[in-house]
Amino acid sequence: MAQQERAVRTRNAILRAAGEVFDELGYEAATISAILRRAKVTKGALYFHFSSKEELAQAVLAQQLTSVPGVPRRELALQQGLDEALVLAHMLAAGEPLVRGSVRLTVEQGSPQDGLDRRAPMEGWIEHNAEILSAARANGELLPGVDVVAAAKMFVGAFTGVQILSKLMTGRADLVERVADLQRHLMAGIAVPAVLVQLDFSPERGARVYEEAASANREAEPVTAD
Ligand code: XVR
Repeated sequence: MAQQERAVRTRNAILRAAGEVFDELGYEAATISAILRRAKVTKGALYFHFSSKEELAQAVLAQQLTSVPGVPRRELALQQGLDEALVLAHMLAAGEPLVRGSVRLTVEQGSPQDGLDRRAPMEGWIEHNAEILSAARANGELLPGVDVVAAAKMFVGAFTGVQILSKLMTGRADLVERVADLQRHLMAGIAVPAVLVQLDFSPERGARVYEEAASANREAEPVTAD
């Protein structure tokens, strides 16, 4: 295996382990040595890639959006946004470590001195939602008077809210269902009736679209065998 490829794998293994430890312990209680034990790499390898716990956390936060596989393009932009919400909910419920760790880092307010930039992933989601909603507007999917940027922020804030509620109440067992229900209510406020009746809010889409997206992404970026 090429040296560069090995370095990428080591970095990914460290990030994944960091995601697990941040998810289980939170930022404050997490330690580099716990991450080392989990990643099964040497101290030297870890410090080659990340010089501190803060740098590790920032890297976990930075890949929050890209750790969700791209959902195949849909005819309706709003169905694509809805599918992304179901996929993200499925990944959180199923225990995908990077997404879980990253989301815990984002929503835990932490101490004001911890220096983590929790806004970066949120800004990424807002921008991404605004792009989807702009496409929806161009397709005539949106009711007149919908403010695309305000709606983009509403989707992020509302997802975050039900995500926290579901984690507290059921350990995320009902997260996909809560998100499907949330989307049904939010879409009713922004979609024209002819589009609204076509949207498929079934919670089962979460796991199904995740598998579809993950396999499409694997084909797009084949990983060379060892
Ligand atoms: O914006 C998002 C989607 O378009 C669905 C509405 C998801 C925003 C997720 C924000 C993240 C941070 C905390 O989730 C949290 O619970 C994909």
